[in-house]
Formats: sequence, C-alpha cells, structure tokens
Amino acid sequence: MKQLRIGLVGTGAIGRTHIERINQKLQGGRVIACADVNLDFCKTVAKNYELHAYKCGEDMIASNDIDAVIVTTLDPFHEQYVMAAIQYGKYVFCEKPLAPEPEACKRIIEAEIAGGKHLVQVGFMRRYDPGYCQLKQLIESGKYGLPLMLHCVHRNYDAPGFTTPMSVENSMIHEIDVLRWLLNENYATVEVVFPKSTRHAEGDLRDPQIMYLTTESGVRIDVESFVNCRYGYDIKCEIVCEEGSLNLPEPPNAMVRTNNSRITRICHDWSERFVDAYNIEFQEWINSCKNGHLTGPSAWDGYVGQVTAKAASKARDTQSIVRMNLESMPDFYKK
Ligand code: ISE
Repeated sequence: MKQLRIGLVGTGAIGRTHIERINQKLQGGRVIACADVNLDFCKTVAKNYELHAYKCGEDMIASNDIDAVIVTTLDPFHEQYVMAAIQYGKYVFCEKPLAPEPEACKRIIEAEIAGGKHLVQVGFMRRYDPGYCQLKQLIESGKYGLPLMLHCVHRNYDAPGFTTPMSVENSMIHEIDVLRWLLNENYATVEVVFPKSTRHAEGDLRDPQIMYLTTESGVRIDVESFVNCRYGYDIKCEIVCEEGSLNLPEPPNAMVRTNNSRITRICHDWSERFVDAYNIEFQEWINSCKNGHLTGPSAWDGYVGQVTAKAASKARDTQSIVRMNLESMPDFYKK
C-alpha cells in the first residue's frame, strides 16, 4: 500500500488539526475524505483541504476508497463510527474517550473480539510524549527501585463551559491512562476531593479538584486538576521511587533574563504542549496500519480508562473512596 487513504469523521477543531498534521507534516498517509453531521461545514472543510465530502459517515467508512478511519466527532457519537469501522474491517483511530459510557466501550470490545482483528486505537497521546516515554524507560530500568508515590498536576489556563464532572472525564482521564501505562498496573481505589474553589470557576464548577488513586500494588497517586489556573498550561509528574525521584521534563524554552527577572515561557494549551506527542502518535498509527499491526492504546485501554473515570465520578459525587472492580483483560488484548 503506497499511501494509507484516510477518512475523517467529525470536522471540528481537533479533526482539522489532524487533517493538517497528516497532510502537511507526516508521511505515508493522507486524509482524502471527511464527513460531519453539519454537511455545509463539512463541505467547507473539504474544499479548504481538497477532500471528498460525504453526507454520511457510515457511507464514507464503507467506501472502497478508504483504508482507515479517524473519529473526531463529539464523544457520544464515537461508538457508532468505531462500530462501523469494525463492521467493514477497517483500522480506526478514535479520539479519547473511546465512548463516554463503559458499557459502550464494552460493546466495542466485544465487536472487535468477534471480528478477530485489532482495529481500534484510542487517542491517548501522552503515551507518545517524549517526556513520559523517558519516565517509562527510567522506571523500567529498575535503577531507582520501585515507584512508591506519584504527585501530578494538570492545569489549564481557562476552560469555558467546563463542568465539575469534566475535570475527571475530560482532563484527568489523561493521567488515568498515562499513569496506568507508566506503572503497568491497574487501580484499586479512587477518591476525589474539593479544595477551596477559585473565583474564576463558572457556575457550579468545582475547581480545582484532587483525585487520589491507589494501584493494585499500593502505589499512591495524587493528581491536581485546575482548569482555570489563569497562568498557562502546566503538566507535572513526579514519580518518587525507592532510590530517586523522576520528574517529567518540560518543553524546552529559553530562559530570558530581563528587567531583574528570569522568564521562561509556559505553553498556553494542550495543542501546543503536546504537539510532538500528537505528531509521533499519528505517524506511528499510519505506520502500524500499513504494517498490519497496531501498537498504540487499545479498545481495552479505552474501556479501563472509562471504568476508572466512572468510579472517580462516583467517588466525587458520594465523597467517598470507591474500590475498583475491574474484570481481567481478555486474552485477545494480551500482547
Ligand atoms: C482536553 O479535552 C484535553 O484533552 C486536554 O489534554 C486537557 O488538558 C483538557 O483539560 C481537556 O479539556
């Protein structure tokens, strides 16, 4: 296969950044078609990027002109397009979350297993961030002993329209996935507490929030989510091990000394902070579709993320510690 011919469903902002990165920066694949429930807008996007516009996402997915699919619709519509891709035996990259409800993720898993081939990858891009990859290598080197505690921060400059559940389900879902991947184990308990709220929180939003996780082996994790921190996009992760502390590197920005100060730029948002991660993620996805062997976060990872997020939401709503009750991974997903 010369070029992987990709159809993208959901032409909103993130969809368009993926079209640009694939068609202008990456190799081996090309977005050639798009679909969106808003057909007029879809046609405008198609015209701007020289794509074929489809009225219906399923028709695009079924087309013989399409080898693989990217789903960047609103979250509740992910399931129907991922299912269509599985039905037509096509690789599908679905932005996180795989689906908002664990039951929907479960249906996807069952369909994928029934089809007998790994087709689904979930957009947990932090696994491709060079900094998190370094942390994983350091942990796995064993040089610093076992991880004991993790202290993490996830701050957004602002978040118009954000609601209290979104801190877990939209923001900290990234930590839920990437920390499970780093530590290579599942969670045993989860709790969410509310510090004093910022005056910048709109409406009923509780902001910041702190999520506490324990893993099955007893590693203790705290994650702060502060979506209206009002100074930049800031992601921190410290892994305290038996013989050393491992710290997530920040993107390199020159330090400027001026006016009796030292100034280093902080990213403004996630698209800037994780641009390398997104580029690497999509290049590897294109390569792996062409090789016929997906290597990224699976539908099972998407399912575990949503089960954990739901448990965290329950913990938040009931202000209690919730014990996780995760079934074991089907053999199909064991590497
Ligand atoms: C957004 O959807 C993301 O995925 C970002 O990575 C996260 O930082 C932000 O809080 C979310 O709203």
